[in-house]
Amino acid sequence: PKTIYLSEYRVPDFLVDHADLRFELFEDGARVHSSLSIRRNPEAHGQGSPLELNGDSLQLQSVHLDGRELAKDEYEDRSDLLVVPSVPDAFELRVVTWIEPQNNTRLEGLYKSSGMFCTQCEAEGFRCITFFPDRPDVMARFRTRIEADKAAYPVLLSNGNPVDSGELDNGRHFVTWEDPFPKPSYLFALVAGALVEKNDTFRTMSGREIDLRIYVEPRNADKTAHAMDSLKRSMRWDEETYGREYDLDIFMIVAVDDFNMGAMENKGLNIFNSSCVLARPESETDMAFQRIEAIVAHEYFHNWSGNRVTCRDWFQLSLKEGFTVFRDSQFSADMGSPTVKRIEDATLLRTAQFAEDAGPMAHPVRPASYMEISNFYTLTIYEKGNEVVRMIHTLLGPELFRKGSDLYFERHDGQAVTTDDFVRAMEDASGRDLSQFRLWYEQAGTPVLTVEDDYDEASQTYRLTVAQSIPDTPGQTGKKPQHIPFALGLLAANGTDIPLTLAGEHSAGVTTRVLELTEKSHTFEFTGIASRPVPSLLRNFSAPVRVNYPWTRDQLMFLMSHDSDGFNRWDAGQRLAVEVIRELSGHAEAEVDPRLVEASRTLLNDRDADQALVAKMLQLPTEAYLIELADKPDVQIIHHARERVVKVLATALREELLDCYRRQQPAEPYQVTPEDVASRSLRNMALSWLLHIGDEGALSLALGQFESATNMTDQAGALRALVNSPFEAERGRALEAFYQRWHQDPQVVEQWFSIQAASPVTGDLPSVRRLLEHEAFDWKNPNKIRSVVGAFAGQNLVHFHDQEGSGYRFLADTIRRLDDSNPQIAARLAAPLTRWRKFAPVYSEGMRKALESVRDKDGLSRDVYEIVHKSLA
Ligand code: B3K
Ligand code: ZN
Repeated sequence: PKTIYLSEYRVPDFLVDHADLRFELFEDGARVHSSLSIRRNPEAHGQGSPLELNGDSLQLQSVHLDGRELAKDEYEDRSDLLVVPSVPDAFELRVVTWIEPQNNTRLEGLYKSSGMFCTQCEAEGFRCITFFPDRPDVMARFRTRIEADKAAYPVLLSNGNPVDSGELDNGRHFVTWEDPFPKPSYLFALVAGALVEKNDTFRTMSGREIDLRIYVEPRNADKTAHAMDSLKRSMRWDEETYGREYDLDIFMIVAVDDFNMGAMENKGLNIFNSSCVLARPESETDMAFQRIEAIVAHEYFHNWSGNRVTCRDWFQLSLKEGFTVFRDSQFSADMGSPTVKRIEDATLLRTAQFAEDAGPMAHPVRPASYMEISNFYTLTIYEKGNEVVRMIHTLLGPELFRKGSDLYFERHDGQAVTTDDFVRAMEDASGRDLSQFRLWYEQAGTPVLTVEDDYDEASQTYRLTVAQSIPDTPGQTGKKPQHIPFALGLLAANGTDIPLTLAGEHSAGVTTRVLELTEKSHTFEFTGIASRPVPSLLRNFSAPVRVNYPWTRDQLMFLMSHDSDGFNRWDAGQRLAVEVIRELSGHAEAEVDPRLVEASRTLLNDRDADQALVAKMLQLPTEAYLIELADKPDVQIIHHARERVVKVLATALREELLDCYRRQQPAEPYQVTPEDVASRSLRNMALSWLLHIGDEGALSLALGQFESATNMTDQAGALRALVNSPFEAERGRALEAFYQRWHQDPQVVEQWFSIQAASPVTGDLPSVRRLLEHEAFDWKNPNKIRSVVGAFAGQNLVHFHDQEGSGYRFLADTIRRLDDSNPQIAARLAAPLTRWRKFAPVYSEGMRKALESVRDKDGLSRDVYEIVHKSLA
């Protein structure tokens, strides 16, 4: 496979003004008639150049140029390109292709999912439908006519507004859609199926009435209400927060079971993975409700940040993804608890993105090269991209940031642009110079801040020295210092914030300040400090960096209870727990620091504190995070050390946990408010800790909850606690009863799979293999693969990292098997193996061998090839 470089970007030679498509859908295939009005791009260099259209797995039937059929020697049908050497400056090209959606297991382009036709075109799926200049800077107006059997496919959808429909011979019918907004081909969508429609309306800020529709299979008709509410809240929020109004008369969402990712923002016709849109309290958990709200918002927000203003090329992917994740996380913060949302975002970033940024696939937020763009839908593009936009927001403040986003949307509406255009709009609107800040887009790797301080009692001054360094990453060494907003506060001995005055300033009474780091090292001198303070650094996680500062455990306990910054209260607790677990690692006899037990007791007893924050603070750092922080980690040792801490906490806090369990009973009806979510989370955490130590009293509570729960959060919480308990008979019975009750609901079955595959108790490799043989497992369905194989390799670290290497070989076999049928999913599954160099030798050898066995497979897809070769390099 060849590497594509950003530096080689050239404007397209040809532009497409209109794309007129006609789809004839049949059971044994689909005929696609495409009629394109094409003209030479006046800005292109090669004025005599041949026309080249991308294609992939297409059977070409005919080509017409301005109404005349071309002879075979007038064009060249290469497997991935249709070349017409001699074309006029403006012309109409008609191409007919035949494709086989029913055999499309890659789930790119047009394919079938539980009997319906649907599409996924981002990034390069449109070329699997017809020949086209399949790049985001070619924007066309699409008109789409769909023809199909009326009984089997009563609903026919595409982008825009329906403009015509009617009956055809042989029980067939058609609908024609027209999208008035020019768009790149990756935003094209088509759906045909026997779907039911849930309707609602939304009145926009300018008084237009929008028709909202969610299409699902009939069995899911009772699972759309939450997505519809989320959609209306998103539409209102985007008007209020960004001044963005919806622009078509209809907005549609379709749920499909077989989908490679979460959802897709096709213009006016969003297509969702069922698991990211369908929910009702009885069958979905709080986490699913929150995820659905966030994803519905994310895809909706793309209508402006992505569709109206799109990407010039795929190196600019974070232009739409980073900004849109930022917008959806602001939205979720506004809908729920901002501190909890910040903790969740930072946890994902620090656990998974930092790992990516320290591994062989590390790349900048704006990558400089790729082989397969599907491999770059990464945590770096999405989550670090979000943090980069958030830092601009922090540096500019909310008003100037809004001015900047207004300017960006106004200046670039209808265009395909770059991350640089985004930053320039922010600069022009604010008058700030972001030239050094742009390094965040260009340099990969997580900056490390090393902080030292000293206090001088005589002059009442406190000096803080902050040094930054950015580790080398593949292909990048000797990095320049970046522009980092560093928010901090200082706590006095009584726990209050000290007003922060830098030497030479007049006191303004501010207690949190955002210092701007631009050099390798800075020293800040604070005056009027009456006694040695405790620093609260990187408040609210103001930048995606690591911070090293030698807090003592007593200082961490102090910050846990006094820091006015909720995020840092939580972070202090995490740091304390990390230290305590580390201290036990490899020292089976060592005592668990009683300070951690007492800190947890205080939290459990603190009824006045924000319970949502308490629930987060009581969660111990995950194994994945502990591994990320460690150098050459020994997974087994980390697992057992963490287990011991859970056992010690559960034993010491038995009374408090039982009391917490009884107290945390959210009122009916079920609601997804931060209070109720926290309550259920605390209750289920108490249950799981107690069952972990085999507490008989808790067993009967768990069985009772399992049987009488009226919502899935409590039912799955009880099931998970039972599964991870030593009560073998009860565990088996609960798993069986759960499956019997829910086997007809695929989303619940996925939960059931992943609870077992992620469990250290039930997720040993032979048991995981048995799950793959289960009647409900399906190798063609990405959700099922993720819920078994993904959960095993991503969460069940003690079994995946079996020292004999059996877990690695299993994953490698799975990747080889999936490489032919669904390369995108195969490539995603490889991520855990790519980090082999990080681990202690007993692990890394086996991981490397497993990767090599994947590398040696014949006919490796481009997706897997890139990942495997880069990580073995
Ligand atoms: N834009 C899509 C992602 C498409 C991934 C293609 N491999 C979903 C999203 O970020 O909204
Ligand atoms: Zn997105």
